Amino acid sequence: MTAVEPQHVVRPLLSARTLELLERADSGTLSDLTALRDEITRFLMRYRFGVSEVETKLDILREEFNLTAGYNPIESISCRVKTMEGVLEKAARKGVDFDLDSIREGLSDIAGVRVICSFVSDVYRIVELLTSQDDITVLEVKDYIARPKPNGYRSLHVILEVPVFLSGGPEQVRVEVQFRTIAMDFWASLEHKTYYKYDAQVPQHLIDGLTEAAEAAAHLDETMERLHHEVRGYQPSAPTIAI
Ligand code: 0O2
Repeated sequence: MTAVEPQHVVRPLLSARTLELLERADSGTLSDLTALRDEITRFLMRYRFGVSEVETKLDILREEFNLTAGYNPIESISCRVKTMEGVLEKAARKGVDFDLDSIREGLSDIAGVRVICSFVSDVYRIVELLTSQDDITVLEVKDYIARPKPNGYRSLHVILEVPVFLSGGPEQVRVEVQFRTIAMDFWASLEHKTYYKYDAQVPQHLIDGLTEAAEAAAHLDETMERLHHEVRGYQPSAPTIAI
């Protein structure tokens, strides 16, 4: 008879080694640890608020388009804030010191928002409408749609700062917003899974397949855009992003 696997294995939050260290820690060490935990919670909380601010701005634009033009340029919006483990792992990878000020300065994607649009022209239109808002400060634009990465990756990344109003006053929070079409997102998600599965040692035929798929996705975007404009009866204007 086969043994029945438990549905959920409950893992202890702390390892036995950490628990042993905590049991032996003096009250000073424990209060230092508590202060550190609170500081990390406050640090990440600002990014959650920053993401909410950007998400609300995008929701308003989406709703306005829906109500006034009967057209939805945004397919979906997803948000995430890196975990502290993720933050420290990226800081180590980029050679950023492990203090919160250096991390705040050195990492731009602790808070991330991904906006999926139907068409390339929608990407540029929404970027323009978001970044021209008075309280948004654009720090950097990486236009991988105009200049795709060598592997075929296409998306438009905007690193911006948005104010969050805390009890002690406003604070600028950095958020990375990635804009892409459905076709670009489909490709990026498969490419990401492929690199994850092969631990970056991807066989050449799969790399070639992904390059081919990136070209097909770009071609699909162009065709859909052309058909869309024909159906709606107007010509797209050339996108320009300036910071
Ligand atoms: P995750 O888990 O998605 O956050 P950076 O390392 O961010 O400081 P970089 O690489 O110049 O510097 O930034 P870039 O090019 O703006 O890329 C940042 C993010 O864009 C990545 O975050 C990915 O989400 C996405 N991205 C960039 N290039 C590729 C690519 O070739 N394929 C795919 N699928 N996604 C890409 P992270 O931190 O790598 O990962």
